[in-house]
Amino acid sequence: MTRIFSGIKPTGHLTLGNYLGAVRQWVETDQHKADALFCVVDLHALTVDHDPARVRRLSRQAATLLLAAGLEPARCTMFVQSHVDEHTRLSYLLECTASDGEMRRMIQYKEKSARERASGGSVRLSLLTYPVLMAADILAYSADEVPVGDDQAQHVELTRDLAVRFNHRYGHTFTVPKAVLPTVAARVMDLQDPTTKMGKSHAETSGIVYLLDEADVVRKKIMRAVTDSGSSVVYDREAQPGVANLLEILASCTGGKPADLAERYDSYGALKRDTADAVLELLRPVRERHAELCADPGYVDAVLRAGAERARQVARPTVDAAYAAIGLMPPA
Ligand code: AQP
Repeated sequence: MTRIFSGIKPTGHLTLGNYLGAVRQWVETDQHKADALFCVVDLHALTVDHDPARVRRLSRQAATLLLAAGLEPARCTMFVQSHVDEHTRLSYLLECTASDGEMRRMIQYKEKSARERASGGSVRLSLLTYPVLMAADILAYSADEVPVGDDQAQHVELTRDLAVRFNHRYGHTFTVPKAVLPTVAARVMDLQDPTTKMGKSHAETSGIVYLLDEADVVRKKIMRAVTDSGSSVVYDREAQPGVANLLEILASCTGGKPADLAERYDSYGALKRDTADAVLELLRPVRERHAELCADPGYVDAVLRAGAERARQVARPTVDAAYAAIGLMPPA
């Protein structure tokens, strides 16, 4: 059976980008077609300046939202990364497989380290090595597919390279995974700056739709989205990035194609209204279910406990095999 692994980082409140680019695919397709494991990758949230209590809160919130979005514990395995030691155990072996040059070429590292330096902070070593831990997340589970948004495609490519290199050096140990991107909304852009990805950890929040935003806030953010000069609605990512972003969001929510949808509109206002309606319709049940689940934290804990137990069972044999293959003496 195909094995799928993907994760979400508790660095902020989950956004519409996370939902359309990744989570919806997990819920609607992946958990039904494969042995799917989904992880709140909390260790990755420590790679930038963070507030411990907030990371803890956001980890729980992310897990609760994944259940609210429709992940079913009977169909998939859901857990928290730091509850399963195999991730960090394997990460070190992959650090011994990767080169520092390939880490420094990672686009997210360049962007995030520049942001940290610009705000006067120092760049944590873990920000540089984060893609190696992500590779360990994936390879520990022998995942065949990794459903991600476009921003993570480069990290999955690195994961493939590391798997191939390790297998070549030490004998076949890892499955070489492939990234699976959604056909639309693989990169939802910030509504106020459609040349920038909608990111959950960005300081300026007016262009970011959070899954838990109140309905009137979501509508306001979409109605105030930056559009482009000119008034015709065409799907052109280069010339009209703001309009193209709205069309992609609408298409992702309604199932149409962005270019076809563009032909239905002769004003930006109507496009924004319909996009807001479609987003609200999509998010309403998630918000409602989230409120119900918050009243039952014991249920979320039980799901995560069982998920971690299964995750350990899946990961341990592969990680043990990697320890043996690389030349480490097994404990007596
Ligand atoms: N804007 C986006 N459009 C489409 N997909 C997106 N994803 C993230 N942003 C968008 C996808 O969501 C999944 C979980 O993301 P993550 O938690 O690993 O974080 P990230 O990729 O680094 O992006 P974020 O949410 O913007 O976090 P920060 O601000 O901390 O960097 C991934 O599959 C991702 O591709």
